[in-house]
Amino acid sequence: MARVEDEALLRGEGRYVADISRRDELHVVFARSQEAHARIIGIDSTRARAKPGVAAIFTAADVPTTPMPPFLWDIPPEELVRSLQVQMKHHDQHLLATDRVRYVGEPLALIVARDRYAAEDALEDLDVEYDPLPAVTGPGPSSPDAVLHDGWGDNVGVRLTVSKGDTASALASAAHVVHETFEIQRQAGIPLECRGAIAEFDTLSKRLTVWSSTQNVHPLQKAVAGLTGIPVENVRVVAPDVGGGFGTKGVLYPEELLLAWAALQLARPLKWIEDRVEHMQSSIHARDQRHDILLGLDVDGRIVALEDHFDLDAGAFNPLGIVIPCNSVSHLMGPYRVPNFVAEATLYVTNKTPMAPYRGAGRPEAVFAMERIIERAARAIDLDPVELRLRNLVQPDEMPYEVGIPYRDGHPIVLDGGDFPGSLREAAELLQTADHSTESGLVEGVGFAAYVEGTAIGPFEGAVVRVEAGGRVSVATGAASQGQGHRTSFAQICAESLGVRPDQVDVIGGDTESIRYGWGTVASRSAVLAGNAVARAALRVRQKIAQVASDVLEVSFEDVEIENGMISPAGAPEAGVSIADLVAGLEPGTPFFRDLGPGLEATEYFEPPTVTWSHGVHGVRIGVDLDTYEIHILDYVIVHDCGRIINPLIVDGQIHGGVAQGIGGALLEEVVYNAEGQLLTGTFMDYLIPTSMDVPTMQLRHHETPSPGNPLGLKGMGEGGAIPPPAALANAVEDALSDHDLVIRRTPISPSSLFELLNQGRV
Ligand code: MCN
Repeated sequence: MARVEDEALLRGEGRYVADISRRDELHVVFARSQEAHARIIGIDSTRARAKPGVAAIFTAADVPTTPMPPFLWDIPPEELVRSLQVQMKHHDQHLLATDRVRYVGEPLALIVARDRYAAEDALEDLDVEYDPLPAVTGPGPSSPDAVLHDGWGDNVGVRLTVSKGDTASALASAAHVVHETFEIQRQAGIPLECRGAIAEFDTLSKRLTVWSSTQNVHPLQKAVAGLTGIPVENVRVVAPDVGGGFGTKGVLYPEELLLAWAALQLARPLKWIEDRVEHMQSSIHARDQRHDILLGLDVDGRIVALEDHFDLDAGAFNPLGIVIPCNSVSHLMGPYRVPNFVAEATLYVTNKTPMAPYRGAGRPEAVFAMERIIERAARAIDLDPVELRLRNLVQPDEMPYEVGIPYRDGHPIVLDGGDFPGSLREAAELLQTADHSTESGLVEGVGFAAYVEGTAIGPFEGAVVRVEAGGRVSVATGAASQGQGHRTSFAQICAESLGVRPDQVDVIGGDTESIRYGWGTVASRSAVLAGNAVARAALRVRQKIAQVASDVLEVSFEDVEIENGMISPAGAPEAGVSIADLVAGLEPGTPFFRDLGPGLEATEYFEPPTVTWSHGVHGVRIGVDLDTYEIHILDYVIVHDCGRIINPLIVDGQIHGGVAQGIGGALLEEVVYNAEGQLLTGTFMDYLIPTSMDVPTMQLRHHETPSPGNPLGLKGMGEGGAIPPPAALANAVEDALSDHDLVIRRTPISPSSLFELLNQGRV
């Protein structure tokens, strides 16, 4: 089924936050720190206030001093904290910087004016005096005056350790031990639409409405209510069309809270639309990990132990606590049998933009470290890398496979099905072998990377399914789409469970008014959580239909058939009634209403026991141009398994998009700061993203091993495509250049980095 949302979007008829205007609205810009680390001596807004059209200027002295509230998973489960020996320091992040700034782009003041021009003009006249402090631009020890948060003593925000077995002894007695360091650079999610919000307080009804490009309307509703003191039921948060999020819009930011608070103070609608430079400076960044990893093998090439110590550079604040270090740790062993394992993660705060999940959220980093060390091990023992993987992959008959460490929801990790070796073999068969002849002017190489992905984390998501008066069906969920095609896939689920056509179903996501509780779209969770809630609610509605229809049609409950919105006795479609007629018989004043209650509507919430595991293998053939050091992708294959598939077209599109971002991370994208903590990659002139010229046609194969963890058998997949490309591409480049004995230790593998690697000591 084609995506129902596309026609309007392609015609330019989408309605994004920037397209919404409210009567009497004022426009907001944020003054942001231009220093990476400094004490604020003072902010003088006298000149700025005098500018024409300025309505108000708020600094930290004017706004609530309450720190940013918790959001999503920033408080980890108790038992996890104990079992991972988590040491986590707490910090307060204020809505506006109070006495100190900690990164370039940190919000300092809110300028409200009659239009954006007036606000931007006033911004130029805001006088901020700083007393610079030493900037911390990377993990590691720092001098006392460079400690970011008061009372911390150092800049270590989180330390955690996960282990099983006896890794030290296993490594000591291993036949081969390979040791390497790998680094995955700082990146940004780069949604097409930057962030933005509008807040409007209605003085008559005392209701506050916020339109935001957020991925999580309900958590934002709660945070706005908490800050403003308005009862949560009087706060409505709506995410209209959203042009991509990728995790970037899945955290709580000060800007939208401040907008809501200021709209209340001024009793005027306020609008803020982030521009791209602002986005690069102050929307979250991601990745930025350094791994020091050892792999031990026995004489037959079987893994005996894995040890990894890694650092994360979190930027100035750590909004999601242990989420990313935990994700990396949980995905390090991947689809492999690893009897002895230890991983230690250390998260540092630095004077950079805060880090949070971006498509993959700790998994691409783990897969890069693991798949690269496997590749190095294969070379060290002179074994085909595919063969080495095959010797170590968990076999289908070992499923469900207990990995032996906990997931970040506190439950043990259990890989719940899939044919890992089958996927690798198929990918290897699909990928054309490298042509080492160099006749084409390119040196060719192939690389593979395998991954597993814990998807669909709880706690819950819900759905309201209702048959409207005219017979159309509406579905509301707490999941909010940023491009994932929920309107299509949830319509399909509802249609199948209820017995209507998908085109009879209208899906509403991202509006707190349409469903009471919700969590949102992050962590590849919507298909499983919202999807199963939709199915359950639709089935309950179906039951009521059958109950009423068995009376109306004078057949038994079991003999009621519902198909394409028509309800009929089994085998006699001509004797049917429409769903619209049936719902009319449930209005107040009808006999059925008195017996069965009004209308056809059900609300259900789905709480999964724990995550469910997708997996896949990517294979790539590349050619390196030894004149320009460019890498050309010649062939790209993907074999993956996300359980039962709702919509193959959407799943293909999700994978294509993910791979495009993975290629960006492998070859092009990097957020770069200088030694003073100034951002050097503030525009697309410097931050390179892949274009259609860089993204190849892909061969895609789906396997469908139903998940045992939910009635529909689904596993999530929205992130999977982005996870293995950096590892697969690095492996391929190393294969192409195997004569040169080089090790790709970091991404992006840019032409200049390859040039340096190939000409070490010669330039
Ligand atoms: N699907 C399916 N069959 C399955 C699993 C999923 O047909 N077995 C469909 C779903 O119904 C949904 C889509 O595939 O339409 C993605 O589903 P899911 O894996 O549940 O992921 P979410 O919907 O929760 O989306 C979140 C995920 C994440 S975490 C990031 S980051 C990401 C991604 O989705 N951001 C995206 N894909 C994105 N795609 C777009 N266009 N924009 C983003 O911001």
